[in-house]
Amino acid sequence: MWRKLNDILKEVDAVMITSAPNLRYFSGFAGGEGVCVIGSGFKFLFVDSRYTVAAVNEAPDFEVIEFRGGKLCDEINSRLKSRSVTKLGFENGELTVLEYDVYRERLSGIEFVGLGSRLTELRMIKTNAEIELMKTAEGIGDAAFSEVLPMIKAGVAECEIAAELEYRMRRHGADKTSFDTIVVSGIKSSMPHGIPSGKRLECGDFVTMDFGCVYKGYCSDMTRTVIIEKADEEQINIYNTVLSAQLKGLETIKAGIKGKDADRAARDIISGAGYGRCFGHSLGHGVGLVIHELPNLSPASEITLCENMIVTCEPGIYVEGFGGVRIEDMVAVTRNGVENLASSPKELIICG
Ligand SMILES: [Mn+2]
Repeated sequence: MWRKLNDILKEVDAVMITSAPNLRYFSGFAGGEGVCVIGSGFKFLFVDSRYTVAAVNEAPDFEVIEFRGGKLCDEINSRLKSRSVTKLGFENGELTVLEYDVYRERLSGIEFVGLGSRLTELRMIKTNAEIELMKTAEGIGDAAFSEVLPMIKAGVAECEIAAELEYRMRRHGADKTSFDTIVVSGIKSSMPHGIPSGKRLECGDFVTMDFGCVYKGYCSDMTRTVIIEKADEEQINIYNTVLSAQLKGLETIKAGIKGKDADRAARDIISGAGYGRCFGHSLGHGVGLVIHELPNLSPASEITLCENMIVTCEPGIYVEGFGGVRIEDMVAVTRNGVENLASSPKELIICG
């Protein structure tokens, strides 16, 4: 990571980091609010008094500067001047137009260079320590799912299942959920990102549960679809098609292929079964400090997968007015394939 950051530091005198995940990644400071400035031979972390103690503890390599009442830019300015910084890389995808205007006005004599996603790209390949945290995070999801499974039956509301999943993830050590839990049933399961409601599960409903947690800063993500009491022929066909596509995706993902190649392999199975138009989203996405990060496994993704990237594999079929199925695992890319971090069963489970 530092070697690649050094490549960026050949093009600019320093980089200014303002987004919470990159602050955490590059400094260790987990508070979320602050600014860090890194150059060759200096690392500054600017926080307000709410975070000073945490910042000193969590970012031992950084000189922590506490700023008071509106003095952030003055503090940054004087450090930039003392280090003769004139060219400053910054996260142009993360600042509001107003914030950018303020920095430009108050950091005098500085040329701002937008870094696009270059800092975020450095997060794509995980360290072993990061992979271990994400294994734990995904394992927490597995544990919650196995505990909630016996509660899934006709008469129970979607929001009750969502609440149980979230509560159990917390009980197993999660910091919080990694995104708003999705539990959708019956016709509503045709909405990939539908919101859990008071709707009660009924006989013959698909129930799609997409959930994850944050453990020590790192996200997990998984989806399982079950059915209440009985499945008809079309439901079984849809389920098995999604499962075949998911397994094909897992079989295809490995170091050296492009994101779009994995997407294509899984998508061909769904298209071949006549449901191509019912799979509108990408096969998967990277996961890390943020629930959706690079690399994408989309039809357009030219990113070459590398060992120790973490991605999801989550094809789905959504038939409007009928229902939908999605099955998702989070996996670590290896030289020859994947290490699946999820262990929940994937054959069609008939509940109730
Ligand atoms: Mn996902």
